[in-house]
Amino acid sequence: MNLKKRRFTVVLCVLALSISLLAGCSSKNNNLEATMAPSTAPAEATEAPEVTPEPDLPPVEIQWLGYDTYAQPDEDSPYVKMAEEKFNADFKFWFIDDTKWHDQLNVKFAAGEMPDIIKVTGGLATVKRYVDNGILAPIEKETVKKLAPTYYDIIENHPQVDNAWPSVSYNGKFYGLPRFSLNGQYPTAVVWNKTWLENVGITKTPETIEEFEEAFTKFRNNDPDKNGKKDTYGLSDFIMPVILGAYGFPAIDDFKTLLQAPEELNYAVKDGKIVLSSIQPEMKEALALLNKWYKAGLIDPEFITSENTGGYWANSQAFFNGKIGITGMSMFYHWRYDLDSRLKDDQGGDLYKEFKLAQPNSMVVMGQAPIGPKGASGAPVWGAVSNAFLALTTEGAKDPRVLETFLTMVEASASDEDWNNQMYYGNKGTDYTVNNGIFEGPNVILPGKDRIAKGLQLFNYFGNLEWDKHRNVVTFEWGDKYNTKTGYVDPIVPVVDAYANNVNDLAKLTVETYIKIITGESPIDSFDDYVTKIRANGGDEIEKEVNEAYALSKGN
Ligand SMILES: [Ca+2]
Repeated sequence: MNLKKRRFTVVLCVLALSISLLAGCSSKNNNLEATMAPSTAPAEATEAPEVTPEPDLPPVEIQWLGYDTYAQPDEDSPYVKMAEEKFNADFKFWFIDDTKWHDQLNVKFAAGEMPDIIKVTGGLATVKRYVDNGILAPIEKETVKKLAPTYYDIIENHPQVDNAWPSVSYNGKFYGLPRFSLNGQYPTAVVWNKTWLENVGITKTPETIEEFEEAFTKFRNNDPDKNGKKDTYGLSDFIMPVILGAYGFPAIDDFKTLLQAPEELNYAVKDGKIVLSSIQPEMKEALALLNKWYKAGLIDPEFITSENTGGYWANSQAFFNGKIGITGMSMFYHWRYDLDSRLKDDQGGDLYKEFKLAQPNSMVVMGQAPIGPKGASGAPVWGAVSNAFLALTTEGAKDPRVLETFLTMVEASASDEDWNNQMYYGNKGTDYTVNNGIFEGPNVILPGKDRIAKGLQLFNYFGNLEWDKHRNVVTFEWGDKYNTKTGYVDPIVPVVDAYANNVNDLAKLTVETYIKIITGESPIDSFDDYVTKIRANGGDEIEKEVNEAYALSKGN
């Protein structure tokens, strides 16, 4: 432990040093001015900020961890300087490796260090842990309403958001600013290898659970890749949540993550009550089917270690490489295969591109979640309200200007589309242009992590829901065309003590039991013992407490 901590500190020092060296190099010339005022940029891009808090005050220093840390941002970038001038702030960026987020943050917390503004991931269980450890400071709704009225109105009144306050609420206080996602309203994708379907004589994309089973059986037995070997399977772990969904609210929406970090139990709403979805009898039926498929050899035995063997979380190497014929969990935009002439050199969605690299002569087709024996159907939907959001720490709360500035930034991000675009893509006219509603230009085609490294996407964690659609017209047209069904959205419920105290043990028991039943290591009827164990070890308490808290939060 000590070694890890020391190594981490050293790395930070090196990073800090290189940043200050960079700053020293570029502060002597005036390239900031040149970058900020491209000849074709609209006038408003370089105008004085509309909101200038107390110009005689020195810039407020903000230790900033309010962004997706896919790359270390350039603190000296012209876009950062632009934001610093507009808000009279001095941003000091924290960088926490996104793939080691909780581990690295915990080391900092243990050393008594925290940023002023922090991204909170992991939903309400994390909120509770942070509040109990004195990391998060509450934010008053009235303050948000006063300093960020446009944003406040979205939370309270936007039809797709429908009061997002419970997503940041604990013990009747609010510990962050809810975040929304347009993508999150679409169900996760169901993607077939279309060439395989054709090769085994299936011309209609499967719709029912029986049709799924028929396709999987043929994928296993009828040599869909025509290499003369029995070397293919139907499915692996990414589509399993959608199979569960043919029976009821999917208890697990990500087997791989839950196995690695058992930190979540899904709730479902049943007859107006909040219940734990994993102990519902319909999940036993779904597991019985998966066990039948496993015994028949339709499921890749390596599903336990996941069809994603590395890299970007949504990659499915097993699907790319022709080991299985269906994948899921990803989003519609990953798989866009209708190439669009409005986009230059369009090659489609990122995962579609990967697939075509691996199987240039094969094609994919978007499917739909299967319809189960009693009519249940749906893929998990992340929801319009994100479980990652930004919050004020107790350190940040020491200087009231931090929250004031933060809320002023949130309001600018939610009310001024040009500003939001500027902080996302850079300068209009040079970094990006808009032609017939299509965004293009050098910074538009950059991967997100490269934009972050350049000092973009650091300050628009909040936006207006429609602006994503404006920036990605082609993508969302595709999403609306292929994702026509609704799916299962997690209900937003308050975190309760029984949940926080027991979630890890119960989540671990859940994912292990599910996998053992699928592989046949445990009999299907062991599900009943599992339900008894869950109920006796906190499950009943969770359901009781969460329904009481839910009724209270609805009454308010
Ligand atoms: Ca084969």
